[in-house]
Amino acid sequence: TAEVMSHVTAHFGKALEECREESGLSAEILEEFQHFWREDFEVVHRELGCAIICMSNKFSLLQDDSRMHHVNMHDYVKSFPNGEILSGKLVELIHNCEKKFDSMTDDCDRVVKVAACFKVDAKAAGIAPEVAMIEAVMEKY
Ligand code: BOM
Repeated sequence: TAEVMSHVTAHFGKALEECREESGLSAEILEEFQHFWREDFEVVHRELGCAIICMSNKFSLLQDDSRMHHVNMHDYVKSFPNGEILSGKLVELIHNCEKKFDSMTDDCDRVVKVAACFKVDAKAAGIAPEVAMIEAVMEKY
């Protein structure tokens, strides 16, 4: 659900500052990670893909090939309040998006495409959070 996704985003987003330098993601492109879900934020920059890889690695959410680690992602999402009602769906949506871009060899370019696909599909599935929902839970993490 969108409520659970707001918790996951708030927690995941805390890793952005640690990843800014190495990813080259400027504040002009994305100031705060929760803006990822804004209607008018376009998920297109290669640096965002690099940042998502770096952030995911902080929580061991990727395999060595920079694809999702299914078990670790499932367990990560499950660790949030009511996480078990989102974990299966989130893993399914991300994996479906990974399959669409599997032929892309540049990891950062591929991951930003996967993230853009995930944003569209999560909205369609009704599990995308509003930015205000994320801001309401930011202080918990
Ligand atoms: O193949 C690469 C897998 C990368 C998975 C991450 C895609 C989604 C990242 C952007 C949105 C994040 C929102 C919440 C945290 C989900 C882990």
